[in-house]
Amino acid sequence: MLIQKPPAISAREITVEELYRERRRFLRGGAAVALAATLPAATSAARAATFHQGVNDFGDLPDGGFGTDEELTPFDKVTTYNNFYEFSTDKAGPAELSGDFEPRPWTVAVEGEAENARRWDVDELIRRFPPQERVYRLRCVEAWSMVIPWVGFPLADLIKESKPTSRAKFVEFRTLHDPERMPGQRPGLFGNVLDWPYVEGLRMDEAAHPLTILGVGLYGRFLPNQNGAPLRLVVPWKYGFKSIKSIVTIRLSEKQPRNTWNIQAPREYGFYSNVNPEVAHPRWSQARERRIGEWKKRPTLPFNGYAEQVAHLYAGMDLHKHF
Ligand SMILES: Nc1nc2c(c(=O)[nH]1)N[C@H]1C(S)=C(S)[C@@H](COP(=O)(O)O)O[C@H]1N2
Ligand SMILES: [Mo]
Repeated sequence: MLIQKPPAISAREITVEELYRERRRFLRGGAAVALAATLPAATSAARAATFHQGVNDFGDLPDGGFGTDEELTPFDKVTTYNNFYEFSTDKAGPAELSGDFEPRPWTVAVEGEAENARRWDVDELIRRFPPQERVYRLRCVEAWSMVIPWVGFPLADLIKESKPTSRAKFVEFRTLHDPERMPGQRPGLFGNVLDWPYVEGLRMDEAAHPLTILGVGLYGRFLPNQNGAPLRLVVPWKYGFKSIKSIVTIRLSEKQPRNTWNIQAPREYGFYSNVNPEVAHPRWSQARERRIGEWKKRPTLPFNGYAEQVAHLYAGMDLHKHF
């Protein structure tokens, strides 16, 4: 009998999903194993600085630009100080309560005003749009900030692939609504604090701006659950709440969508939510921020320091009115 030898599988042929499962097994087993060894990682020493404990789930990541030389917020802070109300309203809660959440298999529906409306498996998206590294500042509306080495791809690429119709003026995003898997959505203690599912929106030019990415990882790793696995938005010039986590629907629409925090408290949170030191929140100033890990507060920059790239999008708009 002739037993055919299986062809040698090159690392490139290992599917993203298999790789993810493999990593999850290791992590659950408590062993910190660098799967990077199975990938053709041609990573320079400088780039390796943005990995945590040498783990590199995505292979050699091209630098997506727009970076900053500012010190990175340590991995442990980025993954234990979170806002993710689907799990907890407490900053430490998401890391503690999201461990059992399974972010795969996962599909993302692109719908609405798109000729190529369709459903994508998240790993198909990652293969179709190879991720890059983007070191961005994240400024929370609560006046703290971090510097995070994200892994993601431009949302513009997916929008283009989806062929928006001439009526597509906005992009609306929706988080998974599944109280079985997301304890914060269960009625009870804080299950009613927000209207589920969490929704967000961007104007089409903001969504298609090269700074706007769909994040699929950080520090070279698959996105930890508490940071919005398996796929979240990252819009670095806006307050953190615009960067919606665990996305299941991306809808191109003609009308400006509502967004969760605007629905919750319209006087406090607008649709645009551009980082703006000159426009105070009704209950606190936005002029300064605490970089996580630092004591002395730093001044907050207009558009979170990305004014050169995005200020033109708002030319002629009254940003006190459109906060
Ligand atoms: N679905 C969902 N997305 C969300 C949130 C949330 O509660 N639910 N919190 C937002 C807020 S307020 C911030 S500051 C960022 C925090 O992202 P991080 O935990 O990865 O730093 O996620 C945003 N995305
Ligand atoms: Mo936030």
